[in-house]
Amino acid sequence: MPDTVASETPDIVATDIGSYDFRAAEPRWQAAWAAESCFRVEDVPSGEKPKYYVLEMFPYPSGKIHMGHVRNYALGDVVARYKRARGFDVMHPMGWDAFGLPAENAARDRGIHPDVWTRANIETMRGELQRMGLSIDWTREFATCDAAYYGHQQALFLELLAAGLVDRRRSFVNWDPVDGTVLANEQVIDGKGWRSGAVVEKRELAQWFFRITQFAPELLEALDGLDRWPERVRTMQARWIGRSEGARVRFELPGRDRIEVFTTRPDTMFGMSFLAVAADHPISAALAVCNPAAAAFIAECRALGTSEAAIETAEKRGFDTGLRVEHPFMPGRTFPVWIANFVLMDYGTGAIFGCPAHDQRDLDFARKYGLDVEAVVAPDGDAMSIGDVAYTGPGRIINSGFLDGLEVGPAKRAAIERLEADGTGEGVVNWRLRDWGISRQRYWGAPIPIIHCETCGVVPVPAAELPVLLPLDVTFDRPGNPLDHHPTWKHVNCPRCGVAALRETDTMDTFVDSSWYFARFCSPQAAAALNRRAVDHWLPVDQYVGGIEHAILHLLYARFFTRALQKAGEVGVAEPFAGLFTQGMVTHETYRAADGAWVYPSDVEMLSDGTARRLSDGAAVTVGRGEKMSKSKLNTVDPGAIIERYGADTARWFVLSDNPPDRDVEWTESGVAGASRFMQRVMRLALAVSREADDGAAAGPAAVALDRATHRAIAAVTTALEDFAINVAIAKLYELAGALGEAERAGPAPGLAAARRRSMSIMARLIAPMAPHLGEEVAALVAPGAGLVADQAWPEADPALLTVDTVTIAVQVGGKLRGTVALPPGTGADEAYAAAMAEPNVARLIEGKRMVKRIYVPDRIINFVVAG
Ligand code: ANZ
Ligand code: ZN
Repeated sequence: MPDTVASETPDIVATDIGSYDFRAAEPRWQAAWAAESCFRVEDVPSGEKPKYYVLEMFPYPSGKIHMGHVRNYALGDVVARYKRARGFDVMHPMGWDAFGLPAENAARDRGIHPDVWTRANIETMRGELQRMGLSIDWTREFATCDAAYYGHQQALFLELLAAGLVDRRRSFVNWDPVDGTVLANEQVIDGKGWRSGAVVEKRELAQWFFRITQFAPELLEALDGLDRWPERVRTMQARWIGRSEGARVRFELPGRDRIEVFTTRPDTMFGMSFLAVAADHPISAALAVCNPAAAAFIAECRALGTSEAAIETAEKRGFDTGLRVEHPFMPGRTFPVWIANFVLMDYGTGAIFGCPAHDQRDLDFARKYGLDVEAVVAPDGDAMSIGDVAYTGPGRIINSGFLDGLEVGPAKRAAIERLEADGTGEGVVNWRLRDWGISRQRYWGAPIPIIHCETCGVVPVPAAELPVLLPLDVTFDRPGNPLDHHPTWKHVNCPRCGVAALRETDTMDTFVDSSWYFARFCSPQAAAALNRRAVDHWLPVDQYVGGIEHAILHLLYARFFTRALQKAGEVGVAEPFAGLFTQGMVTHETYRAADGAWVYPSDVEMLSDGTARRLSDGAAVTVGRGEKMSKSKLNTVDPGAIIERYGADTARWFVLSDNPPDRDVEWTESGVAGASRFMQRVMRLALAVSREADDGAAAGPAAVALDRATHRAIAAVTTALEDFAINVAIAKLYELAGALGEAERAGPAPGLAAARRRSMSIMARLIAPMAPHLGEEVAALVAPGAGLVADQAWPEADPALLTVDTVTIAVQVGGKLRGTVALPPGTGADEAYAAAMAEPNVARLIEGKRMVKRIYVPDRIINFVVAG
């Protein structure tokens, strides 16, 4: 962002700074919290308080914080401060997800060492986060690029290796030709690298894997127990893990071998018209050797990339191998074997039987190549014909020998029984989840602590030699991995036999770093990776807050890693995050000049006729709808500039106020100005209260009314915060400020000054989770000597003040609404009729008429039926 934002002169600050000088107040309260170590907790606390662990997904130190961070950390901070006030011992730590590609790119593009670049960014961003006034225990801070962190990670890697949860194998990998590295399947989006956007290729490499598939069943089942996770995230994870029940079926390839397929529809086996194998299937490879056309087709398939999305959307294409397989249920019948681009090698067995009538992909394929289509499931059990849409619904099996007449479910079971009896197949459960390949050909990551020896093979680095430090003297002048190019680093002697050997030069996927940081926060200075007593006390994280973009990868890996650590005896829990909240994005309108160039919000002036122009040259600007703030569209607002101009509380208040936290929030200048005005208004109310002397009188009606409004606010804000409805809590605080304003305007009344002071002191505590500096400032004014709000208990609503004092009853005459009366709840009929008849409008309508009937629904409605 250019710094024009900060220099624009906002009238709001100029006029209001008199009531609340946040520029002086915010650093003062931050210093006070720090001086008292308010937010510090112990690794293994000695006190009796129940624990509460609040964590936001830790930031990548990319340079500066953005509005998404502000929202994320403000949300977590509300929970942390609220739970603290509710008597919990709250751990709320912060650290840095500091390894990764951007640092390496900075080194290549700008010649800054990744370590220097990363550390400088951390400095900047820590300062910005501290200016937000977050209730963080900064003594727990670490960065994943600290040797004291990644060294322990190397130890954990070796522990999991010993426990059989890590292995090394050759496999086809997604190769990003631009970044020169392997990508996880999850990092391939539409066939392209998630960062570089380059079309991903396939390569065969020896890679390290975490055996996450061993945990597939429990990772799926345990989702049911995560009842404080968004349903959407649980569904996404369940899909990703992808359990399918079906059968493996073997088809004989006469004179050669057999081909095994995986199917979820063994009931449709009589509807088979072809068999198809993946381009990387051994059969394909064997054919390619002597058949150039097959080889060409296989090469074409590889270029398509590996992602399911790419395969799903690509045109279905195939190559007829000329081979034919026998059908296990139909002696004497054979079917053609194709190589097809829509069959994935790493799912099921890498081969399918095609049943075009009941699978759309198979149907598209069959129509294209003129293959048979025969329906074997019919909704009503009669013959049916298939056009261009496959029938995938329920029904009875037809044209299928021993399966005829069965429903789909029983037919599946019958088919599997027959396969098992014949020895031609069996029922199986298939999982979509793949093992997690963690090897990256990169410098800026945790070195994999392995030595390759010609005689001993793969040798773990001995514990005493950990950490395997990243060398700092590397060069970035050519593509590939700088660790590989380093003149000396990889040359070591084998720890077993002592002869010259080579270090593994791959580093770990940075998702490993974020798979256990929440556990390390429990004892960040411990000599071992984890202090069992500390993790037993603090884990699981009670409330985790982060973006929906991490719904699958990070959260699944962290869940796996915690289970792996549990198996290794490092932690006592299986699930790391008991509660998860995924916040929406911060959006902003986009601005575009006539030549298509994006324009920064700070360079746009909105004109009174609704059009907009560019400040720098007056050119007309088109205003686009709100979209996620992004550097590419320039629709960003720099939090640092906003905090400088309006204060941290205003920035926090605004990102929390407009919408439920799981929805997007649109950043607008007027919205921020409104938030800022409210901060000033609360301060003015507090100043007025602080000047008013208590009259010593008992509370009169006005004072009681204010007490009632205040306690209703306590109850409502409490419920809202418990429900994560922070915008609702904020709305209730606007109401309370309204009631305080009314009380101020009403002038002196018995006991009112004292009631206003009570109310304002409660307001200070209720507002503090969202606007903590303002809360302290107000409390210091109206309740001096009570200590920091950060240390005070949450106010309790007095039930006696929560009862409703009046109800509004509708009064009808002849069924038409003619007025209302306000009465205490439970008022008797006679009293209610009398009050209703005294209403002038009602009185006029019934005067001189005969009362035919009176109806009273207590607390709701009165109806007078009159005649004449
Ligand atoms: C025959 C069949 C008939 C199928 C029918 C479906 C409908 P899910 O539910 O995702 O597990 N399949 C199996 N392995 C495959 C691979 N490696 N690449 C592409 N497709 C593959 O899907 C299982 C179904 O996907 C399997 O059931 C198979 O097609 C296909 F009327 O077998 B089915
Ligand atoms: Zn050796």
